[in-house]
Amino acid sequence: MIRALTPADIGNVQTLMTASADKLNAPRLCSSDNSILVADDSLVSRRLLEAVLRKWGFDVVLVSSGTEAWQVLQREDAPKLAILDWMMPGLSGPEVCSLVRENRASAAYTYIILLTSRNEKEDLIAGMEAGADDYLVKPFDNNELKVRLGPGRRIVELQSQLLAAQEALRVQATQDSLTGLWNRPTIHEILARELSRSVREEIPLGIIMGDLDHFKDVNDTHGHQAGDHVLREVAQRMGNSIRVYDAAGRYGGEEFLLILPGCDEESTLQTAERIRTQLTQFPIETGEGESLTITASFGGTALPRGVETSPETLIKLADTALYRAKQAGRNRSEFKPFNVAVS
Ligand code: GH3
Ligand code: MG
Ligand code: MG
Repeated sequence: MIRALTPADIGNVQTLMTASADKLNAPRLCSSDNSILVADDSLVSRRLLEAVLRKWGFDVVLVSSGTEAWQVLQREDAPKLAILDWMMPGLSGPEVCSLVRENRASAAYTYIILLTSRNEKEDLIAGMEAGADDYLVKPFDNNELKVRLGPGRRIVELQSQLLAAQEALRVQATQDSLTGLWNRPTIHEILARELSRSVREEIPLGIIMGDLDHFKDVNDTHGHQAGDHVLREVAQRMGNSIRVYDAAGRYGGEEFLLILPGCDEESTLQTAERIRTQLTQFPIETGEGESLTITASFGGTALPRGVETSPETLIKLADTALYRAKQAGRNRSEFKPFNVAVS
């Protein structure tokens, strides 16, 4: 069964996409920070650079034109260091520089060294203005190239550390740390976004509030850690029971909110029952050698197509349905129809 994307999956999907792109397209790129792009139309120059760069431990990607260099540099796993010849067929080195600097699609920094056999000052100024970080005049000394690559490596490394830290913060800000589901502010944001999309595209939108039954007893009987274990497993099973374009969030302690774009009354209720069955049918390991069976109550509502409302109204309706499920004896799903007259 297809399950919904969790924030953690997004990274995996990106890795998979990168891996499959690698297989399909030549030249093969290395995603390690050791990779370097060399673009030069002279075969001799390419081979010389390749030999010396490999000796210094780089994974070298070789191309013979500016156009190919630009193609490679747009890829997600593009080398972050590039040595570009000035004069090349297609795009020139400085033209590739300008394109890289104008490209807002990638947050990573590409450190570019231009190679030139010219040494007139104006040309160099133009190259640096196009966005190059450094330049070397051909024929160059290998040691000079080596020391000039040092700052490039440091900048690329610092930049990737910065991006990793940003990504960690983003995950922390959107994900619930215990279950890996979206946290409350994020699932709220998703609801608001899906609501406007449903109105715009005239499709229904189902939402479900779920709450574990007598969960306090689970903690009291098995301990808080076992309770945490159960919450993680519940989140996992919920994720496995919904479609990729649905979203699941932890709304409160043992309370969950599910957003189901395109689902009408019938399919929302069916989904609630499917999740309830998944949670209650099989015992859950507590992580301490024990297993226990839980039950949960669900309340759903669905916005009919072409109707406008607020996220708060939908949540209130689902909450009312959940309250009814609790009142009626728990371990069940209730549905509160959307009353168009009071929307
Ligand atoms: P009801 O069927 O009416 O929902 O009963 P309940 O016991 O599930 O509801 P109540 O709101 O009284 O208690 C919720 C419990 O959920 C109490 C709280 O300790 C537990 N809980 C909330 N967040 C966490 C958590 O992060 N970890 C653990 N282990 N327990 C949690
Ligand atoms: Mg509860
Ligand atoms: Mg509760």
